[in-house]
Amino acid sequence: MERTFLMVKPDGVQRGLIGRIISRFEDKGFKLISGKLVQVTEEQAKRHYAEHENKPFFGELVDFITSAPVFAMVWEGDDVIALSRLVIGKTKVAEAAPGTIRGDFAAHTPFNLIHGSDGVESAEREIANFFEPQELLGYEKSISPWI
Ligand code: RTP
Ligand code: MG
Repeated sequence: MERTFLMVKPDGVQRGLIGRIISRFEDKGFKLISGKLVQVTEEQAKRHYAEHENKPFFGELVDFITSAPVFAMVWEGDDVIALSRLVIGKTKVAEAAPGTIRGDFAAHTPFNLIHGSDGVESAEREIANFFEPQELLGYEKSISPWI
């Protein structure tokens, strides 16, 4: 079963959107296997956004993600990495379609409310940057034959 790292960014936490964002993934049928409020450290932020190290917006991104708590989560499901990015919507808020989280709630890039891993390898790396293995809970969900 595939796993992804999803994180409600500081703008989403400040705006009181944690519950509504979690609901989108519960509604889709994915399984939450861990979640916590985290004050991201500068080192952790730099590791998380290592792929953007040379981009002009890297400094702003690190400042933004460390500016206030985030809600870090691990979700499980078939094809959860790609499907959750569809639920999230496009990076630039002007391109994010209505019905997606960013399309419905975000109004200004880079304040696009939520992060989602973009591949199996980045998901593993990002999960390890925020969670200990014992924090990931294996349990049965009774609806699993249908979703
Ligand atoms: P994320 O990693 O946060 O899930 O977002 P993403 O895959 O859709 O976008 P990515 O290209 O990985 O960019 C990471 C975050 O950097 C900010 N950004 N700012 N100023 C800019 O042009 C710019 N481009 C990206 C956004 O917060 C984006 O989510
Ligand atoms: Mg990304």
